[in-house]
Amino acid sequence: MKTAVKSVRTVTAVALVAVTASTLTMGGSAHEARADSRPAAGTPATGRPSVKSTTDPVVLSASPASLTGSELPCLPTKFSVSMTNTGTTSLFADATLTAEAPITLSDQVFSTYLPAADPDRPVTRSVGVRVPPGTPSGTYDLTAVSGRQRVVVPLTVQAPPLPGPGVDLAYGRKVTASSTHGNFTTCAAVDGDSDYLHWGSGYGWNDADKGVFPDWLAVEWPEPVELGRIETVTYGTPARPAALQGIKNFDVQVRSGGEWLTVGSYRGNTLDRIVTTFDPVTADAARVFVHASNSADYSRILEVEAYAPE
Ligand SMILES: [Ca+2]
Repeated sequence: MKTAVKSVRTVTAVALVAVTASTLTMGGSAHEARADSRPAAGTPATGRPSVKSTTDPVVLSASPASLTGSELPCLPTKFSVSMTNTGTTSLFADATLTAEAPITLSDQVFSTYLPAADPDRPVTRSVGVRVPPGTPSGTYDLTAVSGRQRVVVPLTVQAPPLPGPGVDLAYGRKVTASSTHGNFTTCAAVDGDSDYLHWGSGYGWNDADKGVFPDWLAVEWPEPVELGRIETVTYGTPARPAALQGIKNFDVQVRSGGEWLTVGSYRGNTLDRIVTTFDPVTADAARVFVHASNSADYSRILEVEAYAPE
């Protein structure tokens, strides 16, 4: 990692255009990241409007204005950093990206060519945010600095939900699967969204091996949890219900003491939400093991939810 990055490497003498205060005003809107135009060595501003204009033609911004995150592996957090050349001369620019420990970022430097364009054309980088396990709850600053500009995005780290009535213990947890098709993801099965309308837009899991079974999707916990109910949501719509598209023959299983125990076995299923209740068991994983689907091609699961015994 570079420790010192020159903020703006000018290709030619830069035609300087003042950045207006409104561009950099802090606290004007709940949707604005905090920004100021003071020298980068300073402390981040905290709510005082910045009225000082700068001759830097590069405008730095970040979105969203604030983030929430947790150590849950399937709830990745990211934000975007943009630089815009408001001048009339193309140039290169760098932004340094830092996070308060123990938070880490996918990128430490955002370096880009910024062509002079009319209208101005921002160049944006998506930056991943990692919250290590055990990170205390609290607020951590994520900071981008370019030249005299500094933008701070506060990240509020929340503790994973504790077991309790109605708490979905699978939410955000690690998920693995036999295979995953195209743009689908395993994490989509524990994202808290089981709405069939969102199928295909990143909220469900679809295996990749057409016509090949079995398929499986498993949720894991770093420490064993006590479970008493698992709800499996497969894909179906009013027009094409689960009886046509959903999983048909499958077992719901939990892993306890290294052994997979079947707590629910279904053959000829036509429901979209299958509720499996069972005697309390301490488990470090749960999975849906699919032997056949009603469409005979793919296994489709919108969500797997796991709950403590009631
Ligand atoms: Ca989902």
